[in-house]
Amino acid sequence: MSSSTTNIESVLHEERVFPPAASFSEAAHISSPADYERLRAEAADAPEEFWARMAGELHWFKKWDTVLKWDAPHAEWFAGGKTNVSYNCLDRHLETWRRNKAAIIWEGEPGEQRTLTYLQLHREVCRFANVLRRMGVREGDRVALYLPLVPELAIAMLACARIGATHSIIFGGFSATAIIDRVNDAGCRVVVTADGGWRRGAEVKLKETVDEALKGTPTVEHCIVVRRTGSRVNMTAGRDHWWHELAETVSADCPAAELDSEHPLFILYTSGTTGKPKGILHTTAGYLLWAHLTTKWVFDLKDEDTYWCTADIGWVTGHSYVVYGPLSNGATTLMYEGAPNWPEPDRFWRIIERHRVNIFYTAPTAIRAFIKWGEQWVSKHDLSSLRLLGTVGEPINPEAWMWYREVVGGGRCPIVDTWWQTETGGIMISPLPGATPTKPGSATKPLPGIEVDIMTKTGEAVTAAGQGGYLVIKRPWPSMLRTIWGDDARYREAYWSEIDGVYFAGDGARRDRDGYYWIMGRVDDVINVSGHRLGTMEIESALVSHEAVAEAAVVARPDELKGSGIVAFVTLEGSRETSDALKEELRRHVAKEIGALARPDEIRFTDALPKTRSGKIMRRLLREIASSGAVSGDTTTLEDFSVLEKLRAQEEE
Ligand code: 7RM
Repeated sequence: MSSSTTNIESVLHEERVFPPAASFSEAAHISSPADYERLRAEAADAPEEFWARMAGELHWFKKWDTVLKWDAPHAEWFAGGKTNVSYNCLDRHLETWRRNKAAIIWEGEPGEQRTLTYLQLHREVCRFANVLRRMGVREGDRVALYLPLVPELAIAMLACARIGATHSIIFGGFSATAIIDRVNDAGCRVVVTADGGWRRGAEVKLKETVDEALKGTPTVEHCIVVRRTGSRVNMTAGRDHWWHELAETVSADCPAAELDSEHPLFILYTSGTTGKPKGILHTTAGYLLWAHLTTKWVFDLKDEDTYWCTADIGWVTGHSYVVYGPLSNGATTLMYEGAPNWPEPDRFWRIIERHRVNIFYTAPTAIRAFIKWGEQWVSKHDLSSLRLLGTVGEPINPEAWMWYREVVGGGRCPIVDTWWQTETGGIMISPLPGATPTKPGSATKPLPGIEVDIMTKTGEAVTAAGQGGYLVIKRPWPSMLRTIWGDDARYREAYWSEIDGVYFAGDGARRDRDGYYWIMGRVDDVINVSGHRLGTMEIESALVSHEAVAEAAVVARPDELKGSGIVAFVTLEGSRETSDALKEELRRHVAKEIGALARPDEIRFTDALPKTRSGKIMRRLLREIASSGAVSGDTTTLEDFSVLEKLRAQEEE
């Protein structure tokens, strides 16, 4: 097979390197490349001893018998052990000075603020755990959570974990149909929701959507409703209950259940390329261990820090890095309910200034929006409290990385570009901020204990520096997904059959001569031009490096001559005007930056790109628009339908 069909070619050149400042390294948990190498070697040489030592950071009711049972592709971690996620996130801090430390600092979009100390959070969680029990929820039952980003969401998660119920969080923006699919697939007995939530100044009427959904969900016995907005809702007698009324009737005493290490903690649905969403299953001990360790290592979390991950909790990032990772570490985690541009485009910077946030973790899509809105919104705020910045969700273009570093981080904060997936449970590839010199656009190196590689489709290791291929994980890791809920065949097929013997991540990547990983985008999005397979990320980065461009997405369109032609959808910086001359200039710019091969055949200007709720560009939809002008595939995860309408309308012009 020729290399052009097995590999992905790389065309991006990036030479800048930023070593951590000495002052940062000195105080860091992992403070030098040598420290990192030592941990890596320890994990590689004797993995089970390494993981056993790490597991000592958690509380165990009973220690495990076996670190890992691996019957490929099924893993059991810490079998025989008994623990509880809610206990680890709450109870163990109550015995220390942290009992009166802020666990959650919350801001609603309209501006309200709430702070819950560890002691207060523990009481609320115990009460709600008793409420769930009273509703008949038992160990192993599934509970759906369809809530805005309010403290009750974290409380409900921890309450489920406390009694061994498995939660399934459904994004507060999803439709009734999306709820029906997910609730039925998991067979949930209870749904927890709210009257509504706030988003860009408007109320999102969650309970109305749930009422619609519950017509098609035979397993649901009860619906518990948080009063958030105070707007009028219909309550069906016998089925619907107010959270605050139930909570008054139960005690605040609820010991954490001693659960098996492999007890199912949560299901989180993620969309596959085709077909129905996959219910990714995570279990108790291994998931928590990795969420705990990565939060501490990657964010270099200290007791004094105010930590803010902006992700919605309906996304895996919110599970691991808004709730479980930070709370397990006894940290102060900030939660913000609403949009970044409400009431004005500086809301995030206002929040950082007001709460003196030290660690800030967000997505490239947000960063590109901030760039588009203009740096004046950032610079009018005092962001000197920040000491570390993170990104997740998509490849970050080097230009956006540099802007993040200079404008938000004042040139002084390390950036951790963290690569991982719903399936991996926690961060896999990332700099350690006190140890790893960073390069704009690279997630750098795998964390200790994580064995990743780049392979061809036929399973040969791609060893040449800079050569693209498929990103794989070669050894089981504690927070790996255990299966797809109710569909183990699909689990084997999607992740363990593409390339023999390894976990197939579905991303293209290359490794440079320093062993740094560069993620090139989803392999489904790869464009084949005259036999050259190009990742989307690199062409998009070339476009974004032009001063007029804020964001770009490139897709293939069938082309008789070349196999595929390249269509680029481009949004411009706030002040720029569209013109044919600019289109020409951008095509030339790409040809100059990476070669004539990657020159887009067509540039289309657009105000916005179609994205998922977590901010990922949906190239699949753009591909359909570019080739046929219509969209026929699944659009349930689309954030803003009007974007699609506009793109279609443009097509008809
Ligand atoms: C955490 C999360 C997973 C997919 C993954 C990648 C992409 C995530 C990065 C990234 C480049 C990153 N879970 N992705 N992080 N690509 N650099 N730092 O996003 O299940 O929703 O998505 O996201 O394609 O496979 S997810």
